[in-house]
Amino acid sequence: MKLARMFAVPLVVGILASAVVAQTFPITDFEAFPAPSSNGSVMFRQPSFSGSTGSYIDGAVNTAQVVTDIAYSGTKSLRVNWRFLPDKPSAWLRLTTYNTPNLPNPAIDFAHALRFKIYVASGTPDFYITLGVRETNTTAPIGGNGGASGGIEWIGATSLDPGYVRPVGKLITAKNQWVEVVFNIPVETVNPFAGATANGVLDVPRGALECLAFTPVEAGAIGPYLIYLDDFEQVAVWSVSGNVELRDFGGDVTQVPVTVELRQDGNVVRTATVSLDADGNYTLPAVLPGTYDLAFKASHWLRVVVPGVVVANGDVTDVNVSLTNGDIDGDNEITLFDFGALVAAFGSMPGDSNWNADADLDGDEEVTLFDFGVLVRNFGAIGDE
Ligand SMILES: [Ca+2]
Ligand SMILES: [Ca+2]
Ligand SMILES: [Ca+2]
Ligand SMILES: [Ca+2]
Repeated sequence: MKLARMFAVPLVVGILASAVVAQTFPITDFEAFPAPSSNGSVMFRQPSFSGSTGSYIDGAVNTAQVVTDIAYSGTKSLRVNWRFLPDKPSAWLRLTTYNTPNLPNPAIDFAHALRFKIYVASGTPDFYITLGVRETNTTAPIGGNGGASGGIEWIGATSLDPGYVRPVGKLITAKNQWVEVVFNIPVETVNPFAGATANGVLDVPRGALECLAFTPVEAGAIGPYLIYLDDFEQVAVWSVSGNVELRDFGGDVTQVPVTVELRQDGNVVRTATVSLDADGNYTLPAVLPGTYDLAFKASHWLRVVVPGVVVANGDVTDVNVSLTNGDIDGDNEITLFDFGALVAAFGSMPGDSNWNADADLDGDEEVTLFDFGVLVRNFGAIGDE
């Protein structure tokens, strides 16, 4: 039944869990705790607890409790309710797990993704959510007490809101429905927050889920904010590797970046740039379990889409493609426009005023009849959509 419900959750943030069997590591579904729990006693402290943001919180609306109001799994979830004080344009909330009586500082493995479900009640202002992790280098199992010493890094922040320390992470706008939030820790951006080891790099393999940061989209939007959280877990991610043949090319393939789009149901859920080794081999790290169409495109080669790549419970190898050369203007077709671009660059070498590296189809650092031959041979070809 759970899988059927997960299909009904719209894709808002990250990648929706699909039918493939994934390796997961539960942290909590909140079912084991009494409801209502006392304020700030399960996993997260009450909103005003953190010294970073406590001065922004209106003490009259300030709770984090396990409740039975609504749940994604079972009958219980964690209800978090807060309001910012007026005239605090830099307000944000650091909802911390710091030494909470139950489920304190949950240990997480930075090699896995972290995901959970969130339900935002209507009337709550839109916000960004960012994951804060503490570099404790714990040996506790996932969900155990991961410790409370070490620096804190932001995971998944696209910026740090100039002028303030608050992070701007994943945009949450859906109301009155459960949505999934995924932090694919190995490939998310990392930004420093606090402590000596906060340097924008995860320096240790494991640590603690220290906090979730909530930053209003509209500065000074006081709320109230009413959200429910459920089903915190980690999920193993896997690499996809294979070979990209760049046809009709004698140059240095290690200098040709290849763009890989991961698509699900026609939507691009992740775009990565991979580099090739001298033999054309690539590795795409940390792919969430799911079924993907993988689209490969390099500068003057046509796109190739490999449909139905299943990532489930292990690394995927031998996703191999062979790309057709001749798309000088990069529009994924080999046409008269490419011919025109080749003519314009004909006879040129690097440094010449009419040099165009993308017209040097064979990669010998000259635009010659050999390049013309490649174009003629592939003329009229069209890449995959
Ligand atoms: Ca639950
Ligand atoms: Ca660090
Ligand atoms: Ca073209
Ligand atoms: Ca050439």
